[in-house]
Formats: sequence, structure tokens, C-alpha cells
Amino acid sequence: MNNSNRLRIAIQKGGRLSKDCQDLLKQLGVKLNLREQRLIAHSTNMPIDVLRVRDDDIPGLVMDGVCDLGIVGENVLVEVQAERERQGVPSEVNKLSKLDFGYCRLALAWPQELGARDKSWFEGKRIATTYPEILTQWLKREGINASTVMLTGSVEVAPRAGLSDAICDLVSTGATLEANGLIQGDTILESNACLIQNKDLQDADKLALINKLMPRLRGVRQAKE
Ligand code: PRT
Ligand code: ZN
Repeated sequence: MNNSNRLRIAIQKGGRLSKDCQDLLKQLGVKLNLREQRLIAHSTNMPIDVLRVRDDDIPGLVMDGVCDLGIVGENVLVEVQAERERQGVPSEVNKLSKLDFGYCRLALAWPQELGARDKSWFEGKRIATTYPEILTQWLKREGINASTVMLTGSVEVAPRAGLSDAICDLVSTGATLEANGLIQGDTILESNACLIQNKDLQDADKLALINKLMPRLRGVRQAKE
């Protein structure tokens, strides 16, 4: 549990969500001293500490109460939740808000030279992905027997490298798939960044601070519409 009396928020340290997270905190009026490459940045005007970590660690930090809030892609949240559920480890969080950045979809793709294929083609195939839990659940729902190969990077080169028949990866513009000669198939998850809260948070001062920030967040989101 985070026993500090300062609200602790986990955000991605370096990556696609970092700049948007920092901008959002600024728009919420949270002043941060982010100059140094430190793990923790202290707010200079509110009792808030920002923990900067890899995105994969954010759901667990919030689920375990090490951080009170976190900003993370739903893709990572759903994957960690599925993994923890399978292991019987606490996996619940309160989802406070969807955010207006980090949009992407988790989609299947296969080599262009195979042409159009339907779902039944995946039967018996090997699919490379960074999201084995989400993919496995989808395959089960669809009644498809296929195996997964876990890769944490360069998923799009797996078919060409002979590591898999197909892939299941995040797509935003589709340029990466195209550059690697892959055709995009079914979307198995649509994702945005989201704001999550530890579900057991009871500290009255922290809850009051969150209640003060939420209308501001709604205001920021409405201003963007
Ligand atoms: O170091 P750390 O573990 O924190 O970062 P990371 O490398 O795991 O994640 P990062 O920074 O790449 O992405 C963070 C989050 O951004 C993801 O979890 C998603 O929620 C979100 N996001 C949004 C994306 C994309 N769009 C995206 N396009 N994450 C990754 N991609 C990659 C995708 O994997 C593929 O390689 O971009 C490529 C495809 O992009 P297009 O535009 O060519 O289709
Ligand atoms: Zn990551």
C-alpha cells in the first residue's frame, strides 16, 4: 500500500503516452519538476508524486496499491488483468475515465501474398504477439485452435523471419503492417489510454484531491471535443 500522504500517480516514463500524460497533468493544474531523469517527480503545488515507469508495470502498481492512480493503455490493462486473473492474483481497478490519446487497435495480420483470409484460416497456425492473454481469450471465444508466440518487440517481422504464420499487434495508421507486407484482419481490441484508481483507496484527503481533479479532467476532455 502507498502509505505516503501524497497522491501517487504512475505514468509511462518514455514512450508514446509520456508526452500526453505530462500535458494532461499540466492541463489539470499539476505543476511538476520533470527536469531530471528521476523515477519520482514531486508536484510543486499539490500533494502529488508522479512515478515514471514502463507502461507494462502500471496496472500492477495500481492493483497492488503501490500507486493510487495510473495512466495506461487499455491494451496493457486488459492483458495484465487477464494474466492476473489466470494466476488468481488481485486484478481489479476502478476505471475513472477514458482519455483522448493513445488510440490504437489490437489486430490480426498475415502476409500479403496469402491474399484475403477468414478466421478459419488461423486454425492450427502460430501467431506472434505481445498480448498472449488477450489473443488466447479471443481464440477461445472464436473456437479457433492456434498457438501463440510471445514477442515483446518487432512482432511485425515474425512471419518473414519464419517465427510465426501471422501476428496480432497494435495498429494505429497501418503503415507498419504495410511496410512489412502484412494485411490487416480482425480487430480483437480497441484501446485508448485510461485513468485507473486503486480500488481500495480510502484516504479521505486523497479522495478529495481526486474529486477536485475529475471535474477539471472532464473540462479538458470537453474542450477537445
Ligand atoms: O518502454 P515501455 O514498455 O513503457 O513502452 P512500450 O514500448 O511497451 O510502449 P509504447 O511507448 O510503444 O506504447 C505505449 C502505448 O501506446 C501502447 O501500450 C498503446 O496503448 C499506445 N499505442 C498507440 C501504441 C500505438 N498507438 C502504436 N501504434 N503502441 C504501439 N504502437 C506500435 C505498434 O506496436 C506497431 O509497432 O506502432 C506500430 C504500428 O503503428 P502504425 O501507425 O504504423 O500502425
Ligand atoms: Zn511496454
